[in-house]
Amino acid sequence: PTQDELKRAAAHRAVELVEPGMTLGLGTGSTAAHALDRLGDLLRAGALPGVAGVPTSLKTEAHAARVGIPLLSLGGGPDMKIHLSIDGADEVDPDLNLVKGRGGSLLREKMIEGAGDRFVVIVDESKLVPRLGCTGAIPVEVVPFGARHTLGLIREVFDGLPGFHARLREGSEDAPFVTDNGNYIVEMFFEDGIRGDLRDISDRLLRITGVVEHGMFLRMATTVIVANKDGTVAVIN
Ligand code: DER
Repeated sequence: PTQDELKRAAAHRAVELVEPGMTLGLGTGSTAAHALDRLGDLLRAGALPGVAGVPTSLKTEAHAARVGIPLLSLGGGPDMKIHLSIDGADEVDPDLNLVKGRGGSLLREKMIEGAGDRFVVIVDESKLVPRLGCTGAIPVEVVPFGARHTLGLIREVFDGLPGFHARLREGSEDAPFVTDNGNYIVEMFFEDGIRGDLRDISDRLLRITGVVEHGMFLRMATTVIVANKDGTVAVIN
């Protein structure tokens, strides 16, 4: 099967967990997009009455609207509760810690997926890593004001870590990439992954004034669904 077929298999398995009346966190990225399509099909067939979703990005909001998923906003109602979030990930380590946000949506993803009762991560097996940071950057959302100063502070704080370097993520025509929230992204790279305490690195990052949030989702996933190349789908809780 192609990687996209694997992503679709994981997404469809996750959507089997959706029950009528649920409020869902709707993820962002190509794997989550398969879940949105599947949900739209089921909703249009009348299979999941009362289901609605809170989108983790403007892109997901548009996609959900296009396929007919009713939309809610975070904190939209007095007793609003998110029962289940479904989203992809860039990396999954053996403790089910994640890297997310290489698509730029980490802040809204972390807010919504942190608010829900369950957070189901859908990946193909290429996302499984021995350590976070193995296949690419850890994204860090920073406010635009003084962003290069904040980049300097991040470099200072993590200078000692092996193979570390950081840069401001470029958008189009060499202007910085801008998130849905109007912020910038600092990309932190660690050659062959982070060799350090993830919780400590998270705490040190979040104490840097100007840093909004980062893309390490530590101990947040309640279930990880892995579509393997051999056609099997593993559900890890
Ligand atoms: O940006 C994100 O957090 C996405 O969920 C990303 O982590 C997964 O994107 P993909 O499903 O397109 O690989």
